[in-house]
Amino acid sequence: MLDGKKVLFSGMQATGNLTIGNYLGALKNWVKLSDEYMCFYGVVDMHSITVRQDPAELRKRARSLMMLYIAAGLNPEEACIYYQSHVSAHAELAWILNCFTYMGELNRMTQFKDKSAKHADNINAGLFTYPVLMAADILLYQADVVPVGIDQSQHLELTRDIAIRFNNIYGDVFTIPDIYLGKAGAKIMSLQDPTKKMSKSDENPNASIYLMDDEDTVMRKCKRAVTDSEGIIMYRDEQPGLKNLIDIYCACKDVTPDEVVKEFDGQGYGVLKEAVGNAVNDLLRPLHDNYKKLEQDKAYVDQLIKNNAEKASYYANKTLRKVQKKVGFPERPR
Ligand code: ATP
Ligand code: LTN
Repeated sequence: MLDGKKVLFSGMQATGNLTIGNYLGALKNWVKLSDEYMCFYGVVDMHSITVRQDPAELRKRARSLMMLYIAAGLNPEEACIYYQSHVSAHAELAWILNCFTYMGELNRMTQFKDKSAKHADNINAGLFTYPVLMAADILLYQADVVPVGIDQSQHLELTRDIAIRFNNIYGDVFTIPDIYLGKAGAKIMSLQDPTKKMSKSDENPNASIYLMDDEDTVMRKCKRAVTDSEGIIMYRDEQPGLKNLIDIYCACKDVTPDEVVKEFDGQGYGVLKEAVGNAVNDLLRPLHDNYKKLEQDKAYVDQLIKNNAEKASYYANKTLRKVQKKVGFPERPR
C-alpha cells in the first residue's frame, strides 16, 4: 500500500521491438488494471544491458518503449511511467538484496539458463543476478500485484522468497507481491514454431507480430503461421499452431476458445487466419495513431520523463531508507 492505495508494479526491457506477446501477455493487463491501483511501470533499461546493447540503439528503444506504454492506453499523468536507470534506488536495493539471495536459488532460474545458452560468449554476473534487480524493482514500491506473462512466474516466486526472508529477519518491511496473469494471452507462441514462446529477440521476423507492423505485414504473418494438416478447427495441445492462433484471437476479442471453435466450426484454417489478422489489426490501429501523435510531441514526453523520475524516486527512496536503517547502515546526517 502507498498513500492508502494498492500498488501495481511492472516493467519491460528495452530490447528489440515489442511483439503482440508482450502486449497480450502484459501491457493489455496493465491498462486494464490501471484504475484500480497506484501504478508504476518501468522501462527497465538496467536489465537490458545484461545482454550487450548498442548504446544509441538502446536509448532509442527505451524512448520508443516509453511511448508505446502511453500509446497502448496508460495515462502517464496517473501511472508513473519512468526509466529504471533514472532512479538510483533500484541499484542500491538490488545490492542489499543480493546479500539475501542464495547462489543456488539463482542457479535454478530457467531464464538465466536460456539466456546463457543464447549468449554463451557473455555470461556476465548481471545476467545471473538479473532476478535480484527485478525483486528490487518490485519491492521498492511495496507492490501488491505484478502483472506479467507466465514466463516471469519463477522470478516472481523468488521475489516473494527474498521478501519473506528479509521480513523474517527485520520485521514487516516489504509487501509480499502477487503475480497477476491474464485469462488469455499469458503465453503467446511463435508463429513459426508454436512450441516456442513468441519473443522480441527471435531472429526470424515471421515468428513474431511486432506492435509496429503495418496491416499488410500482420495479415501476411498470420496467413503464413505454421499450423497442421488435420484441417479441423479444434482447441487442443495436439494442434499447437492452431491453438496459438485461437489464443491470439481470444486475447484480442475477449472471447473464450469454446466460442471461437463454435464460430469457425466447419471452416478452413485460411478463414481463421484472416480473422486473426483482422483482430490484431483492429487492436493495433489506435496504438499506431497514438504513437504517431506522441512522436510529434517531444516536449510533452520529456516533461513526463522528468516528472515521473522524481515521483518514482520519492517512493523508492522511502523504502530504501527504511531498508538501509534495518540492515544497520549509519544514519545520514541531515
Ligand atoms: P526477450 O526476447 O528480449 O527475452 P521477451 O519478448 O521475452 O524479450 P520481455 O521483455 O522479457 O519480453 O517481457 C516483457 C513482458 O512481456 C513480460 O511480462 C513477459 O512475461 C511478457 N511476455 C513476453 N513474451 C510473451 C509471450 N510470448 N506471451 C505472453 N507474454 C509475454
Ligand atoms: N524480467 C522482466 C522485466 C522486468 C520486470 C520487473 C517485470 C524487470 N523488472 C519487475 C515485472 C516487474 C521481463 O519481462 N523479462
